[in-house]
Order: sequence, then structure tokens, then C-alpha cells
Amino acid sequence: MKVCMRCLSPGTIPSFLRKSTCIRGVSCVTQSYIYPSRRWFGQPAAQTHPHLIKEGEVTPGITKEEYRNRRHLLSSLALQTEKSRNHIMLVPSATKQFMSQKIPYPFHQNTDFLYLCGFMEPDSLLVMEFNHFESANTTLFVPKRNIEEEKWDGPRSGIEGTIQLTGVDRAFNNTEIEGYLSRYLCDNSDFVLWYNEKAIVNRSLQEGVLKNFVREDKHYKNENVITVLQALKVLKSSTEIEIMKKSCAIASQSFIEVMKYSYPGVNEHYLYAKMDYECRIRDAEILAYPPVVAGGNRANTIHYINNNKIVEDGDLVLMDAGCEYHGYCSDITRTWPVSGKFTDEQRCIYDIVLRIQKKCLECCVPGQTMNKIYVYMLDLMGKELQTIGVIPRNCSNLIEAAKPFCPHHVSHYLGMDLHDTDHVTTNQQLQPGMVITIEPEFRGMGIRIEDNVLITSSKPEVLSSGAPKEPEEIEKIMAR
Ligand SMILES: [Mn+2]
Repeated sequence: MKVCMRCLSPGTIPSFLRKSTCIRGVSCVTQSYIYPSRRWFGQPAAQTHPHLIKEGEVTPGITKEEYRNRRHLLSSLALQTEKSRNHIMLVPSATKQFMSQKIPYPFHQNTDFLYLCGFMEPDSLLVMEFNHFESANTTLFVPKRNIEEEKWDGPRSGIEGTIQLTGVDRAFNNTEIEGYLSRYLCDNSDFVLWYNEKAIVNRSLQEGVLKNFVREDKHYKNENVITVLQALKVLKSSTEIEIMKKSCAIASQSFIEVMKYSYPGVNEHYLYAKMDYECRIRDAEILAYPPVVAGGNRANTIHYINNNKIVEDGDLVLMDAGCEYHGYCSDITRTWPVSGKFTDEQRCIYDIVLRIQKKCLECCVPGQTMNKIYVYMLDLMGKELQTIGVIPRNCSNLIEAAKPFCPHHVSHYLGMDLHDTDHVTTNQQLQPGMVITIEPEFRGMGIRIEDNVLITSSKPEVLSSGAPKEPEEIEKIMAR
């Protein structure tokens, strides 16, 4: 059997089907027959997905240049720790997870890896080499092209495709990792290795081809890869902010549709399905996490994801849901009455949570910290609950007294991960370019209101403001 040496497809197709050229621009007799979808890379590219990717971009909205810039900034930060030596940094990609036998879950890339190169295939490795004199030289090790496996899993980018797609300096098959690293060890005696064995991203890579190199004692280990990387990741670029705005807008619009659709006796599961549908038809790739759709008392289980009961007339429903759009998450919570109208008690507590939430949002300015906002929220909650008699008048420690009513922090960073940059302390001063959540809750009645907010040099910008939270507005939408 003849095989096209460029795209690896077999050359046995009759002449009337020969019409196409292969991915590398060399005449290939079979390509259009074997792969009718013309998807030549392991991920969307400008050539195959012009509706998603513009020329020069690796992933939607983010150019090769921006990726290169991220790697440059990361290496500059890393160099500050040790200027006189050579450095090598290893960042593995995720591996596939299986739902059952050979049935894979939708693949989700490790976001640290994705942030640095935009490459979406599993079992890959990013190697950055740098020193005081030369900026980072980047190598990607990628899954080897294999015609049999590609029949099942779709095309892989391969070596040439990877370079063309991402603009990294070099690419090799991932079968060559071990040899490459042992050659590096021969050529370099005195260097800093950036890798954290404890934060396992890809067990088979780590226990396989990386093991010998990482456990070698010729080098100085620095395990703080995540710390330096997250110091960058926590500050969003203008392109990232645009994508996050869209992610929040999609989820916000979808919330309106779910509210309109809800009715007494609705199954939580339907509201989940409605949210999923509305986000996807607005171009989100996937929901950012299993949503919480909790009627009545179930809203008090913070991570309730069973979503399989009926929401009865008179109950509130709490939905905590967001989508992933071009790799960036939104994370919104709204609580509304399925009947379309709040009862007096519900309205009383809802108004309290909303007042607190708005005051916390106003605090999202440079110089504040998430921890300060958390304490402020508890203090406000304590005072409000004192007013309505839930906390006694003579209570001396309102902050402690309020904690059981909101058992989680009021805020977390948001970005490519839902709980983004979790190594950045919650005591870090807020800076323009950070995106955080504000999510006070009244546990007991199960009311939580959560927005996503961008810190700017002036006023905070609420990215999820399209999702209604004023009770009158919610009731109006539901009356339609
Ligand atoms: Mn959240």
C-alpha cells in the first residue's frame, strides 16, 4: 500500500476521487476521501476553522506573539532567582481520561501548559531553556502521528503541524523526550531545573520518561513553577479580558433564558439542560463545571450537583453555573422563585444578600484584598442579621456569628480555571487586570448571588451584569 509521506494517508483511492492536495501542500491522492472534514491539525486552526481562528492566532483571540510574550515574561521572572546558571523548565500537558473502557471524556488541557503555548493535544511536554543571555528557547514534544490511531481520534498536528500552529522554536515526537533530556544532562552540568514532582499533571509522563531526569542530582531544583506562572496568569491581558467578557455575557444571557423557562414543578435536571443548551448555542464550548441547580433546601449543600429533584411551587431555585468560552470560565450564581414571585420572607433575605453583594462589589478596587472583602462581608451580614433578629442584639463578635451563614470565602480568582491561580494568596492586593468573583450567601434559605468582576484602575467592572439580580427584574422576566 502506498502512503503519502506527508500526511500519512494510504494512496489506494480510485482516480475519480483524487481531487485534493494534502495538508503540507504536496499532492496527495487520498486525503479528501479519508478525512472529508479537512481538519488537518489536532485542534482548530485558521486554515480549517476560519470562523474561530484568525491568521496568526493559535487559539481564538490569542496570537503566537502573545504566547511567545508569556513565555518570555515567565523566563524573565524565573531568571531573577538565579542569574548565572542555565535554566530548563518542564511543563507537561494533561492526559486523556476515560469514562468507560476506551470511551474518553471530552479532553481538557492542563491550563498552565495551554497558557504557555496554546497546544491542545494530550501527553505533550513543553520544554523551555533559557539563561541570562538568551530568551527562552521553546520545544514541544507532541504525540507522534499514527495513521491507525488517527482514524479513531482524528488528526494529530505532528511535528511540522505543531510548529506551524504554535510558532514554538522546535517540535519533536513525545517518544523522544527521554533521549533529549539525557542529552541535555550530558551537555549541561550546572543548571536549574524548574519542575514540581508533587504537583502531578501527567502521571504517565512523570513516572515514565521524566523520572530519571527529574530525580537526577546534577541540578538545582526549583519547584516553584506554579508560583511564578500564576503570578503572570492572575493578571489578564486585554485579549484575555475580551474573551472573559464574552464568557460572562454568554452565561448571563443564558441565565435569562433559564429563568424564563422555569416553572413550579420543574425538574432541576431540565434547568441544567436548558443552561447547557443556551450556553452552547451562544458558542461556549462546554459548561465550566457541573452546575449546581438546587431547589429549596438542597441549595444548602454547597456543591449539590445531583440536580435530579422537582422544584416545588413556592421554592427558590439556586443555580450556580458558568461556561467555558475559548478556554476562559464564567462563574455566576442566581437565586429565583420558580413560581415567578418571591414570598415576603424570601424577599426579605434576598434583599439582604443583594445589598451585601453590591457593597462588596464596590470594594473591588486596587489596593483591597479578597480577605478584607470577606471580613467586610461577614461584618455586613452580622449587622443585617442582627437587625432582623437572627443574631442576638448583645452579640459581641458579629464576624464570627455571621460565619455559619456564609461558610465559604466570598471570593476567588477566575480565569482559565474556575478557582484560578489558587497559589496566589487571598491577601494579595487587587490590581487592574485581575478577575474575581463576589458571592455572599445566606445559608439556611439557600440564597447566593455571585458575580464576576474585573478590577480596573478606576471603578470595578461587573462582567456578569447581564444576569438579572434585582428582584423586580427577575419577577418581570418570569412573568413573560
Ligand atoms: Mn464561584
